[in-house]
Amino acid sequence: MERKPLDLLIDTNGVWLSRNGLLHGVKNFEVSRNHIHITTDCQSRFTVRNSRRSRSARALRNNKYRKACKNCKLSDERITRFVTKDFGRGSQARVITSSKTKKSKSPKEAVVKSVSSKANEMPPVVEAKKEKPVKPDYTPAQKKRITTLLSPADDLSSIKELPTFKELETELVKKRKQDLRQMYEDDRRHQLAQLERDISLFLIEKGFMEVRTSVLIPAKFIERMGITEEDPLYKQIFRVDENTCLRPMLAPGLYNYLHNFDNIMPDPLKIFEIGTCYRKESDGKEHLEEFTMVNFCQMGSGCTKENLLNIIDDLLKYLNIDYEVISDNCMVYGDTIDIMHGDMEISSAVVGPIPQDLDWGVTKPWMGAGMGIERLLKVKHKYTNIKRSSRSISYYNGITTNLR
Ligand code: ATP
Ligand code: 9VF
Ligand code: MG
Repeated sequence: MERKPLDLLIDTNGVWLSRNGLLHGVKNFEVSRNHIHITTDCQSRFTVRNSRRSRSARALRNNKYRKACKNCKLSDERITRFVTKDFGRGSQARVITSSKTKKSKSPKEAVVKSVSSKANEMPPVVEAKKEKPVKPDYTPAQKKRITTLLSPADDLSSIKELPTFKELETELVKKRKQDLRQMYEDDRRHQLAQLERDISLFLIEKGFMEVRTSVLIPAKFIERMGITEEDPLYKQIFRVDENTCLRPMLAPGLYNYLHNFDNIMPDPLKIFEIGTCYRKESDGKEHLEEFTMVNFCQMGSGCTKENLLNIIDDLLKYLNIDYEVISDNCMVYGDTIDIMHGDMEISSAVVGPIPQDLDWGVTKPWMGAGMGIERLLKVKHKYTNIKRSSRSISYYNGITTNLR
C-alpha cells in the first residue's frame, strides 16, 4: 500500500510527535514544495521535510506516544483519535499549499487554516502570528549574527534609526568584549560550574551526601531501569559499544548507592549526584544532547510527596526561580510530579516505590527529583536558547566567544 505523505498524516491526525515522544496538537501548518511549516498549540514553530519515509511520518503512522505536551492542552478526545486512528467525518483540516517558501514581504498577512480540534467541526481561519523580524533590512545571516551578539539585557526595539549591519555588529562586538573583560576582572566563575557548586552546598546542608558515579555505564543498566524498545528514550541513548553507553540519567548510579549504603547509614539515607548526562535530542531551544542533571533522593522514612515538594520549594526559592507543579507520567516511573517554569519542565520528581526497585535490590520507600541545571540557568539569565548555558566553546557565561 502506498504510504501517505507527511502532510496528509498531519492533516488527518491533527497532532505532531516530537522525536522524544511528546505529543503536540497542531494549530496550523503550511505546505510548500518540499517542506511543511508547522505551528503547534504550544506555539512552537518549525519546518520539516515533507517525506513519506521520515521518522516523523513513521511516528504518526504508529499510535504510540510517550506523553502529551502539557502546554498544548490536548483534549482526551484528540489523543484518543490519534491512538485509535478513529478520525470520524469532517475532522480533516484544509491547508493552503504554496510553492514558494516564505517570500511574502508582509508575513502578518499570511492566512493559514488551523487544524480542527474536534471532529465534525470546520476549522476556523486564523491569522498566523509571526515574530517581529530582528531588523527587516538585514539578511538572514546578518540577523543571525546580531542575535548571537545580543545579550538578554540589550533592547534593540528602543533604537529608532537602524544602523547599518556593520555599525551594529562593531558596537555589539565591543560591548561583548567589555562584558568578558569585566567577568575576568570581577568574578572569573563559570555560571554552570558555580550553579553546580551552589546546589551541591544546598543539598549537603540539607543532609544529602554527594556521590560521583561513572558517565560510561553498562548498557544493561538501561534495561534494568525499565527502558524498553518501546520507550522513546531507548532510541536516545548514545551507545559506545555493544555493552556500554553514555548515561542518559543519574538514577542507575544512585540505585547502586541506595543498595550499597542501606544498613550502613542511619535512616533515612539521603544522597545526590550532579553530573553530565547524554541523550540524542532533536528539539531545539530547551534540549541539549549533553546536559547536567542534579538528582537527589531519599530512601527509608519521610518519603512523602509533601516532603519532596518542600525540598524542591526550598531549592527553587534559594535559586529565586518561579515554578508551577503539575502531574505527569512517563514510561520509566509511571506517575511523576513535574515542576514547570512557564512552558519548560525544569524537574521531574517521583515518590517510589516502583516495580524496577527490586531489580536494583532496593526494598524501601523512596522519593527523588531530577533537575536540569542548564535549564535553571536559561531561566535565571533569560536566555532564549539553552545553548548559551551549555558546556561549550561557542559561549562563555552566555556571551558568544566568536568576537574576532
Ligand atoms: P523533556 O520532556 O523536557 O525532554 P524529560 O521529562 O525527558 O524532559 P527527565 O528525564 O524528567 O526529562 O529529566 C529530568 C530533568 O533533566 C528535566 O526536567 C530537565 O530539567 C532535564 N533535562 C532532561 N533532558 C534534557 C535535555 N536534553 N537537555 C537539558 N535538560 C534536560
Ligand atoms: C526522579 C528524573 C530511582 C530511587 C535512584 C531516584 C529519582 C526522577 C528523575 C530523571 C530520571 N527519580 N531524569 O530516582 O529521583 O531518572 O529519569 Si532512584
Ligand atoms: Mg521529566
